[in-house]
Amino acid sequence: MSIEPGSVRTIRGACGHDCPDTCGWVVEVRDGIATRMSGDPTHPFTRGTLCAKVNHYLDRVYHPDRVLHPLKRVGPKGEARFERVSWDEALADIAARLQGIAAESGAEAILPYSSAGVQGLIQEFSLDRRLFGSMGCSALERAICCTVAAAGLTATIGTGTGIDPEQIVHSRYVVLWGTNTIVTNLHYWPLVREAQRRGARLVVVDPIRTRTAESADWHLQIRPGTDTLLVLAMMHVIVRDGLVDRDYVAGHAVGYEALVERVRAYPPAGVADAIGLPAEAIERFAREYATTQPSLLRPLIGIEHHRNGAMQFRALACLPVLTGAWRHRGGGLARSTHALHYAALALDRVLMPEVQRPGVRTLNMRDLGRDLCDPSLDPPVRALMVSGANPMVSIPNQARIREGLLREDLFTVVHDLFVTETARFADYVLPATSQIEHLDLSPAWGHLYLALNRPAIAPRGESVCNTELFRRLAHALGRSEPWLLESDESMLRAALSSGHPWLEGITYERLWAEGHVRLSVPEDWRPFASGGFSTASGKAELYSEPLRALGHDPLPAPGEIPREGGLQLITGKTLHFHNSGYSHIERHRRRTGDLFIELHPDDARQRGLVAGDLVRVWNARGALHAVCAVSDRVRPGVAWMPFGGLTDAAGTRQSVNVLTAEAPTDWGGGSGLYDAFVEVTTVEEAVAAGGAVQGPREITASAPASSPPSSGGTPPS
Ligand SMILES: Nc1nc2c(c(=O)[nH]1)N[C@H]1C(S)=C(S)[C@@H](COP(=O)(O)OP(=O)(O)OC[C@H]3O[C@@H](n4cnc5c(=O)[nH]c(N)nc54)[C@H](O)[C@@H]3O)O[C@H]1N2
Ligand SMILES: Nc1nc2c(c(=O)[nH]1)N[C@H]1C(S)=C(S)[C@@H](COP(=O)(O)OP(=O)(O)OC[C@H]3O[C@@H](n4cnc5c(=O)[nH]c(N)nc54)[C@H](O)[C@@H]3O)O[C@H]1N2
Ligand SMILES: [Mo]
Repeated sequence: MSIEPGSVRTIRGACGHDCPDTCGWVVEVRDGIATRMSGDPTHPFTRGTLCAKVNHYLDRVYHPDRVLHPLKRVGPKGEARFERVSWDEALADIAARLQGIAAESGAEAILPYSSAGVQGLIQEFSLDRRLFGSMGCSALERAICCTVAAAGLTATIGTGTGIDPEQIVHSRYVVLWGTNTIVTNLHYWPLVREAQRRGARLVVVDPIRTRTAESADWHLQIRPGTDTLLVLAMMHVIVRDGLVDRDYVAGHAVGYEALVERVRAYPPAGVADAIGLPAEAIERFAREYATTQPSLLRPLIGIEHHRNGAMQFRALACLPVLTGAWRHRGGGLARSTHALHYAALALDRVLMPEVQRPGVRTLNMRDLGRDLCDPSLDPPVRALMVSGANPMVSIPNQARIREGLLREDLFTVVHDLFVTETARFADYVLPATSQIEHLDLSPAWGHLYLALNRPAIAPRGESVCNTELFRRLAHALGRSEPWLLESDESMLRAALSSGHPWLEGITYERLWAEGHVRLSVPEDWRPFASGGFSTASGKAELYSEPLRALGHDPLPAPGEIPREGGLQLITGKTLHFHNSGYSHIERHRRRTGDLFIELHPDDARQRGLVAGDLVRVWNARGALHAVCAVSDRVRPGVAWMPFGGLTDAAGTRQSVNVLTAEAPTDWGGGSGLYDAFVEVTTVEEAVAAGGAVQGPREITASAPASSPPSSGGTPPS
């Protein structure tokens, strides 16, 4: 903390959003009020800039809609009618209800549901796991993001991570594979550009022509869900043309002969139509990729939200093994770095697995709607404790979640900064702090800088951070074990005390003073340059015996590529929203515009639709109204809609997840929510109030080729 003349304090912190960048920031505080927030210029990865959302973070902190006191429901569920109550009253009632439910039905009838609404070492998970785990509540499988990617990669290389992403500048062939870097991982973009400046060729593999794809040297606009087919065809070429690094494979991989046999059946010409690319493009891509070293694959999560998602990652991980790309600085694959931070930190000291009651059931967040509505679930879910999550927007099959949340016999508590779509159904809404109001350690999933987020201002109103909520709840439940009441600083110091070499020289004091420190991973760290894979065989598993034992194909295989009637609906992240967040803030809503669906001109023509039409998007699970955009950013047969709490033309906040299904992935516990199919038809009434409709704006930082008029369109006949 530095004291400046005029008693202005500046305090370093780190963004807590679920995002690879984990930006360093500096908050200026005058008389206890945060007056300015800017990017921390000393942060080596985020270099003094924030993003389109966090540039306005203080508007969020001081937003008039913030929940500042505990609220108790006084109207029907879903109507968001609440009255203010005291913390004591709220906690006493919540504790009594939980104890009653546990006594009658067992603690498994309580489902704590949290996600990465705040991402950080103790606010995301710590005392909640200790408290609910020691009570024997149902456990939650948090598999809506990243777990499928990690499970898929692990099958081949024994880990879900790869090289230090910053090493990209040494690459000469970069493939952004199913990730929209400019929108979702903004601070990585300058490094991608730096690699290009140094001579790298930049390829994007994505069914949508995103702004990232537009900025690449080459965009391969494949059919969704066909990535494994593409990888098989690439490996066919690499093997056929003698481009395999035979030494690397002989020394560090198992199953090469079986893989060769498998890829023989996938010549580019045979699968080009299914992938939706010309055979020549696949041939060229394979040869360029294999012969330009160092080559780097960069996937995030786009390809995991398909039913065959884990296999797509498993297949992808075979490529740098075949070509020996891991040998080279800047070569291989770069994905989430969370595992590297967590490997260094004393995670068990935070989670305390020893206090968790063993043998409790695990429910998957993907199946929330099904589980809330399942009368045969024993015991049924009778209490839902939500924090840092907004499942009414983010989880598939919204109709069922809504039906579940409406159950009169379900007791729901939501801890959040706002009355979210989920909180509208709650019996109690408890006020949460923003990231500048609490302490946390911030491991990043996009780089190796570990940050300390220091509180800059006092909690607003009566809001409390997640750890404080669970200390209070433990106390209200009559629990007094010291590990349920541990302080934030104590947990952070313990986490840093692992003795792991990557934490050498990284102390709480140093983080307090400097804000962020890079893990002590060697500069030129090549984790698999000479093998050392932590698989069962100790080698990269081109053939996987463990997968076979689990009933999966032991070799890369295309898996289930869905083909239903209608258009395949891909949904994605937007520039001005963070998942469901920021959607209730006018500025961000305005910039994002009304809910829209983007169709290819051929698909629009077939349906008699033009840009600006108000359309009904529907399938067996539900329906939405949206504005029609027409653009060749999408392939024929594919439609795109923005994910988040967008409003439709009638002003109702909607989530595209009314259209998506749970659709379990092959393994990894995730959801194939990008495998939804929809039909699109005109809405006869069209836009009653001309001028009400705002078409797509800076959603993906890319204006569709033909935008609908911003002041209403001609009503379709
Ligand atoms: N501005 C902003 N930034 C964010 C977020 C946000 O909401 N807003 N959310 C954050 C979160 S939680 C995450 S997980 C990350 C996600 O970051 P990304 O992985 O970059 O995000 P997605 O938009 O889910 O998917 C990336 C791309 O995958 C493509 N894709 C879909 N299906 C396929 C397929 O079958 N094959 C291929 N090759 N590509 C496919 C999509 O068209 C999309 O362009 O972003 C984080 N950053
Ligand atoms: N159709 C479709 N669905 C998707 C995706 C998609 O691309 N398309 N993406 C998926 C992905 S990758 C993800 S990660 C999930 C995200 O889904 P969720 O994890 O549910 O994320 P959010 O919707 O951002 O909800 C997080 C909530 O946490 C709150 N919050 C923020 N800070 C704090 C805090 O300190 N304490 C507490 N208690 N609350 C806090 C925020 O206000 C917000 O309401 O959505 C998934 N769903
Ligand atoms: Mo995510």
